[in-house]
Amino acid sequence: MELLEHLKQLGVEERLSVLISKLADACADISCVVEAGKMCDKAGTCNTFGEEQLALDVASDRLISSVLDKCEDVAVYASEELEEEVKTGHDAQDNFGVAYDPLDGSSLVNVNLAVGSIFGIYKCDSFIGKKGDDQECAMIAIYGPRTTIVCATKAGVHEYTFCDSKFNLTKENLQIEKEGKTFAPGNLRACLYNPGYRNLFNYWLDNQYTLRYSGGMVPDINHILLKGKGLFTYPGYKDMPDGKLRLLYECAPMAYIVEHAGGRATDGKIRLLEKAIESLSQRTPIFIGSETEVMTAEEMLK
Ligand code: P6P
Repeated sequence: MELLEHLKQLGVEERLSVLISKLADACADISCVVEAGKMCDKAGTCNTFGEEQLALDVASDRLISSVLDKCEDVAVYASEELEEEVKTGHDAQDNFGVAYDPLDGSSLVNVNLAVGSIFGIYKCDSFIGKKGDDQECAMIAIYGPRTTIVCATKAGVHEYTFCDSKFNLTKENLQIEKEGKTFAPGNLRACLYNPGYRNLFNYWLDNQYTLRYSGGMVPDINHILLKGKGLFTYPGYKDMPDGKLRLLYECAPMAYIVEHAGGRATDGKIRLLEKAIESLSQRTPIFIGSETEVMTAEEMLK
């Protein structure tokens, strides 16, 4: 069953279903750009975080923003690759706000590893002051051996695979079990300064957890969603107490998806979906995945 038809069958609001479908089509275009692999060189520009952009980042961002600019149901969008929120001028009541990371982990394309796009969809005219709980939908696209999307709404978390120019339902109602001995430990350098993180790492080793870490947040969390277990961590450390990953563009959408699949997502203390967006560039530590595994991490970090 095709994406749009399935969303309608789930009872997802028509305008939201159409927006999701348009973003999915933009992801299909991005997968072609990624596959071509010709745009891995630097664009000669930096994003809002001072990180050098690849031509791939800029191209991916434009493929999404060009859809959003034309969509009358979208009042505002924010991209990890742009300085500020972009008001589209379509200010009708209950219009959508789309926050996105167009190509997370783009530097991995150069070494032929999977990468992805991340979307958080709200009903808003600005993201400041919103919380992850306010999202109407969160979605990731995974550009790997197959191009897939995992889309979460109040109607559950489902996977769709791109084939014959359309996204078709391939896995319904993804669920994450309470326990799962698989770990994706980001930022292990933090073990040097954070004895709690070192204790947690030793706990994983002592209990023979299976390591599954690629350096790409999207494929690493997609692994947890499809295997139905495990956890991903990226703590802060001395130089970056709030860690590296962004609340609005990466962590809040991932938290929405994982919680709707029965998992847990916190910053080590606070549920991520309750953290207010204070700035577009706000970072947060993240512990996300199987509920018991995340709670064990929280205990070890105390
Ligand atoms: P590190 C990719 O650059 C990214 O933003 C996430 O996709 C990934 O989880 C993280 O950074 C990897 O960070 O410090 O391991 O390179």
